[in-house]
Amino acid sequence: LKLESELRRAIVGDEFVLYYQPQVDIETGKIVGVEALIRWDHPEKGLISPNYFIPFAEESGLIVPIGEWVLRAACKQNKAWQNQGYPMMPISVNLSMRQFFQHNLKGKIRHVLEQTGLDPQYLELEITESMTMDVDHAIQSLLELKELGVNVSIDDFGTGYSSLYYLKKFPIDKLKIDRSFVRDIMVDPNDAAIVATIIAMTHHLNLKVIAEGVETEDQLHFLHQNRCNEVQGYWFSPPVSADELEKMLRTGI
Ligand code: G
Ligand code: G
Ligand code: NA
Ligand code: MN
Repeated sequence: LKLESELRRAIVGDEFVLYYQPQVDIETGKIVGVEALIRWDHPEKGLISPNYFIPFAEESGLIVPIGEWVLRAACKQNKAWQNQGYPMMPISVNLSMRQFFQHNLKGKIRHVLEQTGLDPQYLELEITESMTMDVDHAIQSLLELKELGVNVSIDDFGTGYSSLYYLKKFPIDKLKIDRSFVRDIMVDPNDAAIVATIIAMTHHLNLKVIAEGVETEDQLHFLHQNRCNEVQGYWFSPPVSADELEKMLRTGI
């Protein structure tokens, strides 16, 4: 109950901030995208991880206004970077289940894009496999998002309800290989085989692929040899503030 009232205060009091984790082109080493990740800048407790409040926000429905705040803040920031002359790149935003199945999601996103002036091609929405279980509903929502011109990626790929059915049926652009598979590629031959196979499959399906949770040079080397397009993880950078991200955009990682 305390968390609920504090979260309500945080929404109206503008206590949230976005951090940004770079997504790196594996061939050029350049930053080609960023994932926006929410933090709660609590007046007494300081920065609070989303692990602490996103699950509760999901349960209580507060994720809908919080998610809208994230979407607007991310689009606004990306547009500001473009206006400042930084290279154009997509910003990705995590959609929660409730947001994804919300009435008139397309209209809400279109409204945010219009308000912020961001071209839809520079917004990427991350959904998880759990949102694809209601196949007809998910296809309908995804088609509407694609009509807007935004990109869609499947987050944490391989950990959820992994039906390969949706890979051929759903209008998606990119798979994000979950970091639990990346973690052990150098020690567990099964994980290495799974990751190599996912990457090969994405190429055959004309999807893009990014590996999450890259922490070592060996992992990076493996992913490069197996033709992964993009990488994200602590090896390059943890999620950082807008200021710190700008520094990386100017000087490289
Ligand atoms: O940034 P960090 O790794 O601490 O995030 C922890 C979890 O919170 C991750 O699962 C991440 O997807 C989730 N998360 C972070 N930001 C958002 C957000 O804006 N919306 C939603 N729905 N989840 C988020
Ligand atoms: O669920 P999602 O994939 O959106 O989660 C993103 C989360 O992953 C963020 O909280 C971020 O802090 C975390 N993260 C990003 N890179 C790494 C990494 O290299 N290793 C680990 N363990 N976590 C990471
Ligand atoms: Na994500
Ligand atoms: Mn992810």
